[in-house]
Amino acid sequence: MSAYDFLNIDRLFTTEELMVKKTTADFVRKEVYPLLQQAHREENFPKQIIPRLAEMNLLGSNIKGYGCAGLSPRAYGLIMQELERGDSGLRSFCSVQGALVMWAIFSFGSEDQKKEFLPQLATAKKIGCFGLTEPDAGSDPASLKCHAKKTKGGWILNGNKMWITNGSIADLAVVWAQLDSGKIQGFLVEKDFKGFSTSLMKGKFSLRVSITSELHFQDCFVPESHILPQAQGLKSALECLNQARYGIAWGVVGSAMECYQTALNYSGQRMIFNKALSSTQLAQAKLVKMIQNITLAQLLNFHISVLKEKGELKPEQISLAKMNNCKISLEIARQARDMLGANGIIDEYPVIRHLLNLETVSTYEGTEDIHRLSIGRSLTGYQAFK
Ligand code: TGC
Ligand code: FAD
Repeated sequence: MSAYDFLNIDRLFTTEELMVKKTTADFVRKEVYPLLQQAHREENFPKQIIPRLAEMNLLGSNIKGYGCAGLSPRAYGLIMQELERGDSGLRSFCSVQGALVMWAIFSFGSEDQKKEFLPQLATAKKIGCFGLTEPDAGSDPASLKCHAKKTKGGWILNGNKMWITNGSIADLAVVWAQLDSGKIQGFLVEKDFKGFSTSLMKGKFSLRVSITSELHFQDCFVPESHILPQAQGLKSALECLNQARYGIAWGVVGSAMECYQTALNYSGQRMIFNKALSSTQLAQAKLVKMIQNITLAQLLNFHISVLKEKGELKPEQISLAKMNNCKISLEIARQARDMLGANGIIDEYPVIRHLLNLETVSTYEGTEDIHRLSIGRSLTGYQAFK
């Protein structure tokens, strides 16, 4: 039993899945961890690791074919967990590339689009971003204003996207826009298309190890070959979110594990009133609450991976996992920060960085309230959003 695997849940995974977990964890520990403090201070993503993410098959790793690894939902989940144990921005980079961009093309693209773009995205020859959110359309993407008008040979895009991860470094943007008919449609916009530009968003106090941008479309011509032909309105965009939310449910448990482990180690060494902090009842109660919630979240993740493998995982079940695991991870990070005292606010320890990151992760991919309302709708049959 390791410090953060109280129920020996690792026994439930196959040897191959545990190998994937270990190689990802080793990579994060050895190659990414040393870069994080500076990247966080500079509010930047360490781009030098991008080729390594590709070499290790961490981009779109659960997609079958087109140069992707085709791993099981459990192996994929473990990758997300170990990446986010390093930093949510690292997991976010892989989530956006794999779950939002590659998955969108894999599910809704033409065969030509899949053959052209998926191998390039898997090998990081191209970086992708996913533009759904707008300045006035976050929780309610149906109200988006980005507009696509039919023209000879393609479409003319006008509008703006905001809060877009990887936007400024992306070669390819999956963009959701409204047609004259009111239907929402997905487009593939390449970075050198005339009328497409990006601007970097600075000043975030959360998810600083991640690039966040605005996307601007001013009479941007998108050829017919770049529409996602199988996309069926907003529903298709939301199906991509399901993939990313599944990864987040696993990922945030990695952040929680890192915070718990740090608090456990620290409180074992910190002498207070002539005894170790972890020998006090109050500290033990905090540590027990942390491992209790981590263990329940690990079991929840394992179970949704079984449902996903069988093709039975429903959106509201993903909502439950995303909502629960973000909430408990944020609570664990706050508790760990408290247990480190003043050291809890300094970036010599990973806790404050995880705590700040988790504020974003609780908001993006559907806020806690949005997931609560989605679950409420599935329980009662009444939708309470509007
Ligand atoms: P609503 O009428 O409920 O749905 C429209 C159609 O879509 C279907 N549907 C879903 N299908 C698949 N998966 C889901 N999760 C689905 N949710 C709904 C629904 O059945 C319906 O189908 P049909 O056949 O009847 O047309 O739509 P609504 O306008 O009432 O909105 C529902 C709501 C609020 C749940 C949804 O819009 C929502 O999820 N809002 C949150 C927005 C969000 O999460 N944005 C994320 C942007 S991407 C991002 O944050 C990336 S962060 C980077 C990283 O991941 O690391
Ligand atoms: P709002 O929708 O304005 O919500 C504000 C508050 O209202 C929240 O508390 C919410 O829970 C509450 N609320 C919403 N609806 C109701 C209701 N019916 N009843 C009561 N309360 C309600 N988006 C992308 O498309 N691509 C990306 O790559 C991406 N990356 C991101 C990266 C970062 C760092 C961040 C912070 C965001 C990113 N997002 C991205 C956007 C993200 O998905 C949105 O921020 C999120 O969906 C919430 O939208 P909003 O910020 O507009 O909040």
